[in-house]
Amino acid sequence: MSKVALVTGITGQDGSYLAELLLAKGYQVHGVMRRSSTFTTDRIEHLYHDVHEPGPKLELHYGDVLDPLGLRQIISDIKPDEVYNLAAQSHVRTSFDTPVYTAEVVAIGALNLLEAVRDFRDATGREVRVYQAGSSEMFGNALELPQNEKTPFRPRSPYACAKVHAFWQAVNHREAYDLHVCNGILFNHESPRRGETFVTRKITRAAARISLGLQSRLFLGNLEAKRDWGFAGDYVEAMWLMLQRGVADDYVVATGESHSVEEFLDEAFACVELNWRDFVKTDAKYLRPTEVHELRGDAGKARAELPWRPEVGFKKLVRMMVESDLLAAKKEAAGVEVDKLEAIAG
Ligand code: NAP
Ligand code: F7E
Repeated sequence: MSKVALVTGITGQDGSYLAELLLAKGYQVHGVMRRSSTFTTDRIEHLYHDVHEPGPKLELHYGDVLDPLGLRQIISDIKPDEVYNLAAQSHVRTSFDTPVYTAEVVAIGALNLLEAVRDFRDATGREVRVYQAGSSEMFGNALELPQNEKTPFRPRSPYACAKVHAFWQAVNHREAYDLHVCNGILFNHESPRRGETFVTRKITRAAARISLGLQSRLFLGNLEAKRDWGFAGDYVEAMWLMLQRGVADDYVVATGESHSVEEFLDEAFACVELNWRDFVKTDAKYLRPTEVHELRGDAGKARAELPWRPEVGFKKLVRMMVESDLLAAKKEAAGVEVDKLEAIAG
């Protein structure tokens, strides 16, 4: 019998890599996706296959973590062994513009899911293991570097405050109700599937497009901030490993190296043999009312207990992202040419 996993946030960066990993391990994977007026399944399209063929399958269910009744229905229908809560309004800068909405999705959404799992477990006696997507943003301006599981949280954004709420709700469900819940405290992780408004992807996409003449400038905010950037494909494996342990616990997942946004620019533009200083301008709208200056994680506990270690380092990650964006930019450039020809012909 294959295991059944439920993933919220399956249409996001991590959801797509996690679904791939679970399908490869033979899981029956179910994803919760929001109804939208446009397609949101680009990142998981390659995972569909004919339902009439044998083999592991991905099944999608319309739902929202803000709809507790819908979540309960999905859980009682599919009877998951493992639940991964990845759903979030995950953009830190945007959380300053939509603080209440961000808190609802990130904090109350997580609580809705925990409560739905608890009731299902109590009603059926089936053990369900839950992964809660915590974030290094919870450390905010922590007084210590690197940060580990013992570092106190000092959140600096509505997003981070909401993630701290979800973290403690998960711990409380573990302690009060003996629910098997793990918090992953994941540092920034990126990939060619990263959303285009996060700084890494914004940079790699711009470097590729500028090198092909599709873009002339790049507007950014604070270039001095430092982050511990890893590869999303490595990090979803840590999520899965956490739920395979007999005892539920919380783990920092990080590379242990931090780099500034400026260093990321150096590396990305070097891949296309350009100097970013010729193209980058500052726009205050990308600054945050409260910034997190440096995040660097100590993943010693994950390394020892899961055991987990990252495969992809900083330079390899940046190159992987630039190369993927170059491919996309070349297709875009070809499209531009076709459009021009069509315009002339028309
Ligand atoms: P992402 O690409 O922004 O994906 C977020 C996902 O959540 C999307 O599938 C989105 O659906 C879904 N979602 C948003 N609101 C929802 C709602 N109300 N109900 C159901 N689904 C909803 O984020 P990610 O980078 O994959 O991150 C995954 C999780 O890890 C998030 O919780 C994030 O906060 C956390 N995290 C990320 C990082 C990182 O560096 N990537 C680090 C630490 C923690 P749509 O496609 O419909 O928008
Ligand atoms: O910003 C600076 C910005 O938006 C990184 C999310 O996945 O990781 C992510 O949050 C840094 C910040 O990621 C621009 O001020 C400069 O210091 O790529 P980001 P984030 O805020 O670290 C954590 C772990 C999460 O949990 C989140 O969900 O880059 N920066 N100029 C900029 N950032 C953006 N977005 N855009 C700029 O133009």
